[in-house]
Amino acid sequence: REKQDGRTSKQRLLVVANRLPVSAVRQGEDSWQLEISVGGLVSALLGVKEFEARWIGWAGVNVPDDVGKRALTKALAEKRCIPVFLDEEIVHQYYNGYCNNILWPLFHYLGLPQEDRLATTRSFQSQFDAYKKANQMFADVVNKHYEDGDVVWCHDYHLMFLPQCLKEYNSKMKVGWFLHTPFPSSEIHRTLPSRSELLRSVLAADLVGFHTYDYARHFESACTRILGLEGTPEGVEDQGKLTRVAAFPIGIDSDRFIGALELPQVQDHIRELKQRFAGRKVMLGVDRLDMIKGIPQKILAFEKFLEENPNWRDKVVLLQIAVPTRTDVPEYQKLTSQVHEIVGRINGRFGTLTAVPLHHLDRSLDFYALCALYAVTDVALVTSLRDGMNLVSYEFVACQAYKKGVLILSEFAGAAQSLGAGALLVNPWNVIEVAASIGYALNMPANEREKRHHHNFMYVTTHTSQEWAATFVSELNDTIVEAQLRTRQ
Ligand code: ADQ
Repeated sequence: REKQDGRTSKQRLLVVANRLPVSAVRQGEDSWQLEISVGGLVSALLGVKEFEARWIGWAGVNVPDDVGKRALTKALAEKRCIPVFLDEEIVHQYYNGYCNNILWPLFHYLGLPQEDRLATTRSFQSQFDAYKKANQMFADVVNKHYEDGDVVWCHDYHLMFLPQCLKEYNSKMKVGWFLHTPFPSSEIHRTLPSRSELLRSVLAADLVGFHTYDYARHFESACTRILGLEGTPEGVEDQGKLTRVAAFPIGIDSDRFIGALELPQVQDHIRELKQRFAGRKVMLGVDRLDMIKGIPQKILAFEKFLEENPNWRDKVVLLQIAVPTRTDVPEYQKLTSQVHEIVGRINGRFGTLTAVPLHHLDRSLDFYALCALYAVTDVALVTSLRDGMNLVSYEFVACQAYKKGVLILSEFAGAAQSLGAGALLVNPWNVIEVAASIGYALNMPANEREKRHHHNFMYVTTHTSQEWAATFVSELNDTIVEAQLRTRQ
């Protein structure tokens, strides 16, 4: 691309996700305070050096008035962010409803709660309509800002309808779509009333990516069985048009975690934690408080371990940090009280006047405190019932260069496919098996810990988020758009 002054500008990458990577707080009628959240995708995009990234998404706040909208748009522009404004009703039906109450549980193989089944069946159509409407609103904003030569990268289950909307606007637009959750077996996907429409829309993209080969295979099977299309090793073919389907396993910005361990504020935290838990082995769980993370199963397994190993009761502590999410959803409120009840019981049974075996915090930790916790941990417990990848397991490994602790990892997390040889893989539903793995991990000889850690550390530091984003975007850029193919023929 040549600018008027003769300098070459970078190709633009439009990253479209439900949420922008900012939190926006209104300060006055026309002023906003913005804070960029540095995690995940933001750092991943640092790897896409040959592109200039812009974000398009919802800012997570309801802005009913035009003055507020204009001011927020202007403030976001400085952060290279472009807002999609969604009103409360759309958010309720599209985000809380179709995305989080229907697609999220379905893609994680979790049925709806009994009392919700009938209600969801009744409200399904209106929620799906809102989903399509919201996706169309995202498409309108993308289309307004799109310039020839841009590459558009759509993210996640919130935006499955987006590729089709975009191609209807402009068949030459280069569109990629990546799913951060698992894609379930086609037998699960086919129960969804809107199964075909969603598949067809995703297939409108030029490149479709998943964390693992299994999810890609499930998607292809769904296209074959539900739409009657042909799956090939490259992707899915429909009347001569190939949509490339492939696995792009995400990673983390490992240097950021490794580098943080040297910072004085992290070192201070580490010293405090070591003092606080001196003489005890530290076990750690870090999760969003979501049913997919298997938190009740994890602490039940810990209870079983304490029950069967009285000699460990005052020598081990489990720190479970669970950041609340979707707190207005009754099912999540129920999960919180269920977890609190089990935690209370375990501490009642096995605590002493001076110490309890389980610390459960309903909160998030800042980056430095999190790194320090990862660093002092002897055994990390990731017991997701299903998880697209699970970045906590990677972050733990990155922070363990000194301790070489053990990772107990659910076989139902995507990460099991990359860290399987170094971690102890478990079925989180099998409390007896997880309890036995806790015992094995706590007693593991140093040479075995080192060998396992080395394997995981090599993987995490060579398969980074930057590499993931760069690979996806470069492959997307290399796909030949259907419209171009037609012109060439
Ligand atoms: P999540 O379900 O959010 O992501 P995960 O991959 O573990 O799950 O990422 C969570 C992130 O939030 C991590 O960076 C972690 O450090 C942070 N976090 C979690 N609990 C925290 C706490 N209590 N305090 C501070 N930070 C906390 C979705 C999919 C995953 C997939 C990712 C990326 O569900 O399967 O790996 O997207 O694609």
